[in-house]
Amino acid sequence: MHSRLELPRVYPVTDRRLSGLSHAEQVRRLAAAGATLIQLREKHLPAGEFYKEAVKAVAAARKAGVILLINDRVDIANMTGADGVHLGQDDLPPDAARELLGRDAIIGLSTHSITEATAAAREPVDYIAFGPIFPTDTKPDTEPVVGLGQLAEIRNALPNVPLVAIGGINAANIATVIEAGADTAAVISSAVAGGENIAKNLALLNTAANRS
Ligand code: 3NM
Repeated sequence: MHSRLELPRVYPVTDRRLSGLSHAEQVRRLAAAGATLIQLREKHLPAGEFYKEAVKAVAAARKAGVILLINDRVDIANMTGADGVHLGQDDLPPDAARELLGRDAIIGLSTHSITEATAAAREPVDYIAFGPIFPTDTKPDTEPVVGLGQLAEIRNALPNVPLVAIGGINAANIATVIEAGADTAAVISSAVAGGENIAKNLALLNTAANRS
């Protein structure tokens, strides 16, 4: 584990298709709705267009004073001056990402089992993401659902790890995720689907998360 990042309870992740908005516009709307930590997730654009979108999104994040991490692509995080990267198990390993991005970069790592989460805690990362907690339609190739029980087990095994839960989290179940031990819920569809509703979605998520 690298450093301690102050994690907000709600961590929105952008999606162009679900929102119908550019990443930069999602960043602006999410920041205006109170998000402080946002991830740019792009699974469809070629690298050149991804890069151009990321440049605009980083500028929007800077202007709004929010932290922006780039999903998967350490090179794009590096070239755009984003605050860091969110890595999957098949991306560059955290120590290589750390070497490229430097000690101040924020690095998160996705995990899908207790074994992966335990191994992740020994890596130079700032948080561990664990999921999918609930079924989700957003990620087609997702690993099997891990559920609240395994989330609680990880919290017990790794009491001090900054822990982000992901997968199928919405305003109706976010409190259960926080109660099971997550510091934060990463959310895609319940935050950005139907871009016009971002402000309302975030308000609902924040209210529900902070009630727990
Ligand atoms: N990663 P939604 S689940 C991007 O388990 C992603 O690592 C997952 O989208 C994992 O909030 C997931 O719309 C999809 O369910 C999250």
